[in-house]
Amino acid sequence: MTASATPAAETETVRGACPHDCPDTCALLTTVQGGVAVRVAGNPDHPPTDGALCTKVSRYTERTYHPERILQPLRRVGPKGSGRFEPVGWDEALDTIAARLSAIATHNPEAIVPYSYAGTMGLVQGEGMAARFFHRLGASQLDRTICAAAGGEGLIHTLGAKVGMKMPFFAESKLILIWGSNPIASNLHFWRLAQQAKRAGARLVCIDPRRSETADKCHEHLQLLPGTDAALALALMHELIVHDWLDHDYIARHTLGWEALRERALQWPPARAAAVCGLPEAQIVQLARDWGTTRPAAIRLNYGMQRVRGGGNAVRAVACLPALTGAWRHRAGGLLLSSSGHFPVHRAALHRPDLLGTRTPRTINMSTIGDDLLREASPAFGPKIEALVVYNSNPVAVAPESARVVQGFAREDLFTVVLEHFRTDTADHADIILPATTQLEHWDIHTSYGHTDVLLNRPAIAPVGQARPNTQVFRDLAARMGFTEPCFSDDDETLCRAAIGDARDFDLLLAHGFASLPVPDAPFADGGFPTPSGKCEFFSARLAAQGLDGLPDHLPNFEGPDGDARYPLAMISPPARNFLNSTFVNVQSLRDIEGEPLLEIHPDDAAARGITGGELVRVFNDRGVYHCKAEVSGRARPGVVNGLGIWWRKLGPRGTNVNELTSQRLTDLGRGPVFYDCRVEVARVG
Ligand SMILES: Nc1nc2c(c(=O)[nH]1)N[C@H]1C(S)=C(S)[C@@H](COP(=O)(O)OP(=O)(O)OC[C@H]3O[C@@H](n4cnc5c(=O)[nH]c(N)nc54)[C@H](O)[C@@H]3O)O[C@H]1N2
Ligand SMILES: Nc1nc2c(c(=O)[nH]1)N[C@H]1C(S)=C(S)[C@@H](COP(=O)(O)OP(=O)(O)OC[C@H]3O[C@@H](n4cnc5c(=O)[nH]c(N)nc54)[C@H](O)[C@@H]3O)O[C@H]1N2
Ligand SMILES: [Mo]
Repeated sequence: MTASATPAAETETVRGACPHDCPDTCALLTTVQGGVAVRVAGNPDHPPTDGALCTKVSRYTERTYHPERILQPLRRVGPKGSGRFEPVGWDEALDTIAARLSAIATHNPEAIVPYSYAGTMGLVQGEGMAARFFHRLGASQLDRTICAAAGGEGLIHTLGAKVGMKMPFFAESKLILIWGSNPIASNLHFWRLAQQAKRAGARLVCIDPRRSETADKCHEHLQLLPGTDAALALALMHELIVHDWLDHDYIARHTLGWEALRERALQWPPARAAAVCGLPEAQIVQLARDWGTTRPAAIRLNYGMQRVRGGGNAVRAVACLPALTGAWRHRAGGLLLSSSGHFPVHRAALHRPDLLGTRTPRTINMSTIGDDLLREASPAFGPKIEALVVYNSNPVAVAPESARVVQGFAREDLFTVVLEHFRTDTADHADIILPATTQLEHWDIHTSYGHTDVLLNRPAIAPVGQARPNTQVFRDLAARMGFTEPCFSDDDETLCRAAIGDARDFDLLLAHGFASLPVPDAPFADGGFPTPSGKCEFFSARLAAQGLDGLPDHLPNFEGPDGDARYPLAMISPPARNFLNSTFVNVQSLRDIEGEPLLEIHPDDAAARGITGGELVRVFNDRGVYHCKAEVSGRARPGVVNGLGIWWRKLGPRGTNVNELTSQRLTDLGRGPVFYDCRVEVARVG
């Protein structure tokens, strides 16, 4: 299969999909002239995209043809992390990798670890061929927890799956709670719907410790302390109960554990929650009244509120609110955190876990990669990690507690392969870097965690330089390592077909570029939740069976207000608007908009430290020191600083980024990271 190569001077438009880790999953139209992509735009025919792209992805050609794009395989010649490499041919690179992995696999395949996340969300360039390869090899499995594990588990144990309202109907809501979410930065196409609702008279309420760009434009902002959302949700329940703003019929027919939840919620009068959340009591009482008395009412919950110790419980608590008031009865009512569970992806056919046979390799949690790279062999851990194959991820920049991550990646006895577009902080630590194709250069299939459409991405241009798709790298390695199963010969179009299962669906995608899933407009109007009981589970017997609390509760942060007095400020590190995690940080026009790494600090906290704004500050705790520019700003609430992410370490003033400060502790549910459960002190430099 070859990419379409347009004859010189001919212009064509190629349908594709945005690959980035964002709920919007836009449909793209790429204009190609003489084999060169000259413009990437949103497809006006795809309703969720509506012809509009974010600033980042509208610069996609700048990223694709970036002068620093890796165009050929590279072999390390300097110390790890020094970024000194020399070009090497593809054959030699692949032979070297196959020889090293084969040698390790003969004594212990689990010493090899794949490390990947959502650099592309594509099903094919994601785990399509990679999962087959690592299953056949018997490598360690990776628990991909770094983003959504806590919230995902919270949802699964309450609603039954990652399912919820259909995005377009938010436009018809009369009240929208935008909770742990900054859609102007990270979910732009939802924000458009929220504005439509606002123009039609809806009230918008933002619940966020940061006065975000979104908070600026809502009617009300509850600027709570990080990690206190469950307390707020329980107090809202308290008010719903005492004022009888409940849908008794819905509760009786479609929920489980009401009596127990009622008892729990009655322990949370608004005054108690106000103290925990750092909010005025009146604001909580008013929000409860709004939620209890407005129809239809909806919650756009997002992952920003689950990056703390109690993140899973917090999502459980919030996810109970729509069932209490029967909000689900209306298509413009209910809650949406993620829609990814609606998609019937054929994972077994794509990933082929059967290639493991009877082997049951251990699982490494990607969120503790720093500690795990530094662990010796032990009966509990298994073998020491000897090789890492990194694709679609930049762990040295994005994983918590960077000092440990960097120390692990710097191990001279670790063999590291990185498939990348650019010389990221992670690529700098590779033994071999392989140049990867971008979305304009390969095939893929995309689902979404915001809307419910499947999208096809066709290659618009031939690979730039010697870049190859991830799939091809794993196919070629499989051949060199003697894996003869026919599935290792599947081309990318075959993998696309395997992912969706039905050939007619694929033909439809080839013709139109996207297709909608048949999801009901109001999926839980008559209950039918995908839980074991078929009900919205206030009480989860599955959690109780694991020895956990069956009811949602408020779990204070590991590093809460009563913690170590040396670190009096809580720090959150949500994304900068013009980057996508650590992607786009090296795109000059976008970096120019963001300027430099920033810490937003409230004027009172700044004044107490002699910080006036614009100067370099040291942000520190026991894990490390991060230098960045202070911005004295009302976007920060007193007691909380905002370290906007995720810069490349090597572009930071002293070669670090905000993850120098975050910890490797894990959430209550899902073993996810706690990026926003972190305490620091800030001081002027020199
Ligand atoms: N422009 C842009 N878009 C992105 C991304 C990006 O990096 N840049 N990242 C993508 C990815 S991978 C993801 S997972 C999503 C992330 O997008 P979201 O799921 O929206 O999550 P965050 O951006 O982490 O946080 C959203 C908001 O939650 C707030 N928040 C922090 N702590 C708490 C808390 O304890 N409680 C509450 N209520 N709010 C809190 C933050 O201040 C932030 O404004 O966005 C995707 N879209
Ligand atoms: N402090 C702090 N840390 C965080 C977060 C936070 O809010 N605060 N957010 C967390 C979250 S939500 C997430 S999802 C993670 C994100 O962490 P990652 O998934 O690692 O995301 P990126 O940093 O965008 O890195 C993705 C890399 O994949 C590469 N890539 C893209 N497409 C392809 C491809 O087709 N092939 C290959 N081989 N490579 C490709 C890109 O060039 C990029 O360098 O970060 C987490 N880290
Ligand atoms: Mo994420």
